[in-house]
Amino acid sequence: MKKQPPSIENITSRPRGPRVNYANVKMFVLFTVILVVLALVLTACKKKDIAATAPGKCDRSYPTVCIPPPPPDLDCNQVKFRRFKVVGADPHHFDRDRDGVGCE
Ligand SMILES: [Ca+2]
Repeated sequence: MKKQPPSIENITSRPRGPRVNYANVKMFVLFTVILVVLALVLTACKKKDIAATAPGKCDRSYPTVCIPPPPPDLDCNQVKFRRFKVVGADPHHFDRDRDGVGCE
């Protein structure tokens, strides 16, 4: 039996694939990009905060501010903080009168 070529009716009535709404695809891609950028920014900010307060970066003798342990030995005119809490060893000697307040 000879194979017949498809008629024009058969060609036009074929089921098409799923219709894609490209506006929705664009919104999805845009939303995803925004989420990724936001996640990267938040991660970067959190890493910066951790670095500023990480042990070894901030001396425990000055718990309310972040001053690195010596060396170098710092003086009050070399730090931006005034009247901050001092506990323990005070390696920079910011609290010479030992009243618990540094750089008065
Ligand atoms: Ca003092």
